[in-house]
Amino acid sequence: MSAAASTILEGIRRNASSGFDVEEVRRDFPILGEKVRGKPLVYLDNAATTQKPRVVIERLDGYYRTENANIHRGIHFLSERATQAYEEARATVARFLGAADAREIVFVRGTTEGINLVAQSYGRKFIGEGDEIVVSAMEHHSNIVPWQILREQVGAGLRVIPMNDHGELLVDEYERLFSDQTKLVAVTHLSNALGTINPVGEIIQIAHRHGVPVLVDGAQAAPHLRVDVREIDCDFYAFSGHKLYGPTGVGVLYGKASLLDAMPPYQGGGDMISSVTFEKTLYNVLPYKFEAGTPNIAGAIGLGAAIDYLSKVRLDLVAAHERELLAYATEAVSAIKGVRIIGTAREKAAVLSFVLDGVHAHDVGTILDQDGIAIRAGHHCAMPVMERFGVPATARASLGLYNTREEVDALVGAIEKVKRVFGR
Ligand code: 7TS
Repeated sequence: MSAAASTILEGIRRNASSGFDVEEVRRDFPILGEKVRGKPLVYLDNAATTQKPRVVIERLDGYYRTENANIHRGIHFLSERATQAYEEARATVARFLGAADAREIVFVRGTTEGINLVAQSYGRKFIGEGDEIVVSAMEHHSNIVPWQILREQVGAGLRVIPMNDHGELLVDEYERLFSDQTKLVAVTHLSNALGTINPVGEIIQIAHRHGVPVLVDGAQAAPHLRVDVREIDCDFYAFSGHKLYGPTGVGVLYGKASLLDAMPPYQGGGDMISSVTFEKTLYNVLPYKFEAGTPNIAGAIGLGAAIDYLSKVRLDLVAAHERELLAYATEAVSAIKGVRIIGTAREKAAVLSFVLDGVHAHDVGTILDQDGIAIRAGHHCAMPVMERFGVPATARASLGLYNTREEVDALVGAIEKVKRVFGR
């Protein structure tokens, strides 16, 4: 047997014994059977949003068909049932994150809203003039701009943790940023533009030594890594349902109960109060204090179904599959002459950002699309990262649990085609 054949056989054996079968997983996602411009869809834009398994689609459909009602208010049958399903989803999220209590799980619109909530509630109460917030050089705009808005409102400053040419944060430099004025650290767990997995446990430990709480942006990490908020001891953790094979318009802010309790409401309205008179309003208990108005009930329930699905296929097996696929893709794409990978950290997951000599990333994306291959091209809402690496944009393939080696091969073939089109 040739060396290549025995490697393939070994891979098959390994996957069979691990219980992760990517072909079986693919059958759970109806959209993967679609053709794009007559070609099979190759979906490599999972960092932007993921596709949805049938169980999530059917859960949403079932909710609207048989359970739809407003929650926390009706005494009728359907309202009780919808409330129960919504609260079960909260308990599912709490277990998924390893939270101590479901009261620490606030349903929001997504990561962006979760961060804005902390900035406007925690930030406006506990951060004042001359105080500082520490963010990293690889943040998504949604973990930069809310702090800049707060900066305008209260007169605080922003400090930035630098990174090296591989896209790894400089932890020693980070430690030097602390002063008595440091009031919060806000850092991403996994960079959407580079794929770097940050050592959040260490980052949090250092911050806590200085008595400073930490918010972790988990938008990209939650779908790819096992997260345990008590193990890493973060104070806040935010993620989005739609990047985790769940619906759009729903996400989660985890916060330690002691902090959430001390924070004022973010928005006012129904459900977040316990009593209202024109003179004085008393706020509801956690987590309802932060869920003003009718929430995305179906979305939360759908997110619960997505987490159940991930638990069933096992996130640890998904992570192993994606790690192997990223290594395969990295080797194949970097072997193409003229390609430069942006983001070469030792600890990486799911994201392969690259530039091609003499070709704009948007042109790469457009030509790939002709072959039914979906990637993202641009600054990935992380313009400071592009500036740091001296590129206007990158092409980015981002992996999900249903991607295969054949799809990576299709990507490589299509990049070669881009080179031919541009005479490179
Ligand atoms: N933080 C990170 C690290 C992200 O990657 C994103 C979205 C967000 C926050 C915002 O999440 P949202 O669900 O509230 O929008 N990132 C991307 C991306 O990489 N391509 O499209 C959206």
